[in-house]
Amino acid sequence: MTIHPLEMLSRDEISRAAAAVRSDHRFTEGTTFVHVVVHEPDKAELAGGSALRSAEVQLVDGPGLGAIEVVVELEKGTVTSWEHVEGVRPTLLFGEAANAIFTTKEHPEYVAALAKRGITDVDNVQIDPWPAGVFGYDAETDRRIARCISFLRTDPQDNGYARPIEGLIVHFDLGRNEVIEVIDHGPVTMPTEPARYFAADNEPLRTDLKPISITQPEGPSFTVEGNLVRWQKWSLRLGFDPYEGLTLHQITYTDAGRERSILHRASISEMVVPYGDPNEAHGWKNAFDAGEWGLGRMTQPLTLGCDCLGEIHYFDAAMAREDGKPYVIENAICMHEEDYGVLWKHVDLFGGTTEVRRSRRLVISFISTVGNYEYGFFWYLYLDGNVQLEVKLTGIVSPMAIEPGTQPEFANVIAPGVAAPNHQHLFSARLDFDVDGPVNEVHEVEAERVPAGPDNPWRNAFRAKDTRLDSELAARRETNSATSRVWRIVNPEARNALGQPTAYKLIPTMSTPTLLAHPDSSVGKRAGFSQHNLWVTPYRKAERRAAGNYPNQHAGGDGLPTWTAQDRSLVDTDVVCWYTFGVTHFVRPEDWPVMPVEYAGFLLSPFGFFDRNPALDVPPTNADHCHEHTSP
Ligand SMILES: [Cu+2]
Repeated sequence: MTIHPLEMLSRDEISRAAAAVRSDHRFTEGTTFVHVVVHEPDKAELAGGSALRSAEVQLVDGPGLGAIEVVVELEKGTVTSWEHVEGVRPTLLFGEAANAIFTTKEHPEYVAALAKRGITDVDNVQIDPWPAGVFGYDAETDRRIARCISFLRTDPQDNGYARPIEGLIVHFDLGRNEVIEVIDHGPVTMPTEPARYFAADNEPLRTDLKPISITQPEGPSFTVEGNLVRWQKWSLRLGFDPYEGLTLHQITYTDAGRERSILHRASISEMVVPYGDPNEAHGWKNAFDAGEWGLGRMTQPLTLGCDCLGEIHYFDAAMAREDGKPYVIENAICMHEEDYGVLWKHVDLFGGTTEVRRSRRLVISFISTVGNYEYGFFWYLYLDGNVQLEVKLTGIVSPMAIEPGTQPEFANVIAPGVAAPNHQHLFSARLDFDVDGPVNEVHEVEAERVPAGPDNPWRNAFRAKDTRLDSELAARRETNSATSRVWRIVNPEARNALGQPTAYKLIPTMSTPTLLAHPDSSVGKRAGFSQHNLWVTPYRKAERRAAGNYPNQHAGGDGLPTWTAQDRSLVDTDVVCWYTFGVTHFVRPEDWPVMPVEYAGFLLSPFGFFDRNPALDVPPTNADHCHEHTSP
């Protein structure tokens, strides 16, 4: 049986790819495997069915800058490409980050700074290595670095974030495993209140929650073959990337027997968490959790009955360790169906009929733990052709210690002596639409008030203003809830039964910010993608990640700002939409000590893609009661 080229790599394939790399004469001992992922063939290769199954391998072979990008053809196990990329820094490596913790704990200046704060038990000190950003320190040129911040636990399972060891930052050379500098801005009183979120610490627990059981006695309505999922009229393939996490491919909907394409590929291509406190101990903080740590690399296994309820299908994800050996994140991706309330309904008061149908969605999700924070990414497919992404933000906020009684200007007090700096979470969804085929256009559609006058005697008129976004610079756009602004992805050649071009619309489902840091700030330059809500590019295989392939310590400009500066035409071509969305987080006391889920996301909805409501054929449930015809 042939394996589809988009199928996730197996353990065996990862081993084979690593073996091919090891046996190459250019491989040197001690080289670190950054990642081994499936090589996704180009659209044309996929369509032609000629694509060979290959793996992409990224290597780091020394303490300095640069990476090696290798492609291995898997059937023969041959290296087909071996390229040095100069001057770049790949994602932070787990082994190096672990070394940073051990080495920092032994550094005399660090130990002395702890002692100055009365801390002698180094075992209970928790060190979080953070991506460093770029701030022009001379000592950091040509190094791969992290900045380490510290917290104090009372025991190994304690929530260390309750006790920030304030003012102490260690600049660390990851490649050389050495402390560059211990910076001590001076101690702040250590908060004393514990912030434990275990059940045993929060008694009495509620006793009046009765069980809810989700049962599907005949099993789920989906089928799975390898990474190919079919549910209702939907079909799609699932992938898993170290940086993007879950990737969705070749999403189609079968309409009157015709399999129609909607999206070629959809994923979170990048994200950034910029902090808004200029305090010297926190002003440098920003994290590209996709590109610097990896949403896929940080994914943790899910547990039945806890993370996911009902008839669950799990997908494991095989990944490469940094020695090239495979490991498996079990239950990395969860898939199940959910009842979602009413799909449509009408009571005919004259005819005496009632018709109601229940909505149901297919949920495909994974949860990434990036240090203190959790991000759950939930993709939903609906019976009426809608596709939605909901991001669930939870976990523990990154706090700071403050002197009791003081009120910081750029942070909120969330516990006695503890404040959390203002920050944002900005995600870039890469949406490679193929609405009825690859050649699509993007239109901005919004409500427009018609001026009063002979054409508008009642002064009530408003219309849909439609602007085609013809080039990349014109397609850098922001949301506008006042005008109900959406973006319509249109196939200008395909027509529905009414003669209208078929389309999907991208709907901002809630108010969403762009970056608040100045565009010329360090993070402003590095996270250029977050300065606009919408970007559109002509499809290029190499343009996959919104801040470029190597955002770690990148000085800025790479990715969407550079690509779209070419102002390429978006007419009569295959377009890719990039949507920036997220939340501005002014942290609440209720977010402590662990944060109830906060939501962000967007909706993709058919607009003239179908000829009418595509969910008329959903049968009534429990027909005797819900499908009632009474005599008038
Ligand atoms: Cu937050």
